[in-house]
Amino acid sequence: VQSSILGFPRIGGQRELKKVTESYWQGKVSVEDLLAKGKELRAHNWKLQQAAGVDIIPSNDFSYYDQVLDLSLLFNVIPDRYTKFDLAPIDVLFAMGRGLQRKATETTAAVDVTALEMVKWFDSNYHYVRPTFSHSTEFKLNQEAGLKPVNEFLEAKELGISTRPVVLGPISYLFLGKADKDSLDLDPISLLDKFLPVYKSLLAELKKAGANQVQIDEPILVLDLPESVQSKYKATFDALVGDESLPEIVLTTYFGDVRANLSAIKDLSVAGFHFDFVRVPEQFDDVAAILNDKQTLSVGIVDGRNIWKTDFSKASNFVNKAIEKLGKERVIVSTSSSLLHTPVDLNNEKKLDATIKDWFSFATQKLDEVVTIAKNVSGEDVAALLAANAASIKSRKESSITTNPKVQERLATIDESLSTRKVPFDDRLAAQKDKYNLPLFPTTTIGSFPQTKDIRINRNKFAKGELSAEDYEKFIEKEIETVVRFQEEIGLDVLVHGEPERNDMVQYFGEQLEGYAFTTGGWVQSYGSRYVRPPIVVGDVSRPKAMTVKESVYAQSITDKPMKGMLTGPVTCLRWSFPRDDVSQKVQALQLGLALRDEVQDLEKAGITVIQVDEPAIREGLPLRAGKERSDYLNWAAQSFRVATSGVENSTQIHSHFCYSDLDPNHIKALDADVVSIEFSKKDDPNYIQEFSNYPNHIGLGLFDIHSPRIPSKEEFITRIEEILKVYPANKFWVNPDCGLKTRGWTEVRESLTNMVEAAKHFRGKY
Ligand code: THG
Ligand code: ZN
Repeated sequence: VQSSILGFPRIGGQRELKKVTESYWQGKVSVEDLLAKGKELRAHNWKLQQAAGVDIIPSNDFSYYDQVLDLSLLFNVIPDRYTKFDLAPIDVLFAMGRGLQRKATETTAAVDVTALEMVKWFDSNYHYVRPTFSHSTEFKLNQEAGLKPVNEFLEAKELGISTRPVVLGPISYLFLGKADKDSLDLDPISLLDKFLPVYKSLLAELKKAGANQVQIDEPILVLDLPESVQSKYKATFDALVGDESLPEIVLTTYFGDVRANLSAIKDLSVAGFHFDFVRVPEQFDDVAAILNDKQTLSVGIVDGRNIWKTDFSKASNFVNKAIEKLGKERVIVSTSSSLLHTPVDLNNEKKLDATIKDWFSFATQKLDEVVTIAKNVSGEDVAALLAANAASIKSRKESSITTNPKVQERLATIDESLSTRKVPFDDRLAAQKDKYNLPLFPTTTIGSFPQTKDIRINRNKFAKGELSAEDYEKFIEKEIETVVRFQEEIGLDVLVHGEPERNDMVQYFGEQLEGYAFTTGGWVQSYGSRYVRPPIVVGDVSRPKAMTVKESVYAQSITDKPMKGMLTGPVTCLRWSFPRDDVSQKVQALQLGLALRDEVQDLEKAGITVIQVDEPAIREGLPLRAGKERSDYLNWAAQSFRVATSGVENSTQIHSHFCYSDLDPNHIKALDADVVSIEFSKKDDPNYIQEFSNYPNHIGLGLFDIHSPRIPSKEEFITRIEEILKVYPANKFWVNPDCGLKTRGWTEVRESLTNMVEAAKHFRGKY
């Protein structure tokens, strides 16, 4: 029985790819240096897999930015605005991913080209760059850029390693894209006929280079697909196989249940299929039934989305079930998805508690896992490895570290009263009006202020012990004071402390909660050169002591304006962590809700009575397919937020914030926050604004894009507010940016916020 993985993280064990890429963007290293580092990383990863004994090793899983964006460059799906500057192909790629800004020089005008849209990759915390099609899109193999999948296949071949190229499938590629602004009537799927011959020519080139088999990912098969898309599979895949000039295809799906789309793929002449049996083991019988007697089944049984050690005994039993049905020759042991979503190597962790560390498996360790399971089901002697694995699994199961009876008792007390505010919104509003006496069009920000170099340097020094706790605290207080004075000066109404003490919000809370473990080097790519280090929920979660009260109280002590306390909500804490796989997500979210409830109440007791609990990840947690699981999610997600926030006085004002996705106002209604702020500056659809006008509580529709250095003028703010006021009532209207300001510089922040506040004052005069 063979072993395989669907993809390996490309960032390097020490974030080498980030470092070299950002150095390249800063002009500090040459394009040759960048490409050489990429080549080195690929070689390293292939050799690692070869040494581990993985039989089927992927190539083209590498990317300098994003694997979907790579295809847009390869297939010439490049909007015109990127082709005017005579850029090298790699710079076109980066321009599409991150935009292109250049200052004017004596001879050239300033350049300000926006990036393509970035969206969440299914329900993960990875973001891909959305292919953007127009009527003028002309698919072709972009020879100038080089055929990346072919080149990387040959590169591995030169090292003596035979690989299987991975390419996102043609239907998923189109479906995950969108029409450009100038071609809104275009349905990307309608481009399939034009696209297919070009896609096919890529496969032919791969075959010519010696690739006998390719992995074609069609992850959209786990979504609810319209019939018009389902019906494309048969003809598409018939066109891509069958003649000698083409490689065999293994069709891969992951992250979910394909059963709703089985009829779309049941008669394809592909060499095999891959399914995710970590997420959905129940689909086994149905999916195995579509195979003809030659097709192989790649059994995704080692989790590509989480860091827990695989239970070898359970996994082997599962694979054996497949072998019984199909025979050893037709079964492959694999990861459930690409390992892109897991940190690179557990051996880089020097500070983890040894007991807990023994429960984990990062990407490098997962290589050994697929190999060991494959050997085991092949009848090879891996008894020692099995015994060690059984001992770790048992240790975790029986550990007292993971269970906290007090938390479990408290969880059982959650009922309606623990998740409902004392009175309905209108009554709370009256109490809050009395207390804060805010003007119409109250102004605020989302929470973070620029994370300057100075802040990062001092935080690192403190972490390394080079700065005393006392000096660090003084430094943080000085930063808070700067932010508070600035907000007072420009006349904001509800202030924030700016969060200089925080790195990543989820990591910050994870590090302070009981029941969490965190890594020092467990980076996972989030988008482009930006990575996150998700904390790990290992056991029942509780809050040993206040987490944010000190900074908020200090900030409130130096101003008469209301100071907002800033927390991250239970769903976001959970979504951006590696969750436990031994209890449900609901239980984990409710435990986090209880821990945050204590924090909210401590803030309130300490006089912080405007409290924002952010839930930016609430939308991405929505199960991929409609149905009971989805409605259950919406219920427990909202409940865990209300558990966190409902224990306060009527006059305490609860805020929340959402970004990164298209929200359904009905979903946020259920949170019953007094004020919500949402990312909105790039939404122009009047219907979407209309949907929000029925939102019963108060709302701040984000007025400017914090991802861009552009500074909107006062007039631009006024125009935008007027537009929204056409459908949206003035008495519910908050004025705020789209999101936190931590990635911006002070110059832009100063001017943008000043203009925003001036615009709010303009409307106060009118209403
Ligand atoms: N935190 C977490 N997940 C997220 C976001 C977040 N997912 C969605 C969105 N925000 C992704 N955006 C970013 C933006 C910036 C960075 C990462 C994800 C970032 N990372 C630093 C880097 O790569 O240099 C490292 C941060 C650190 O030092 O901790 O800038 O906000 N969990
Ligand atoms: Zn945000």
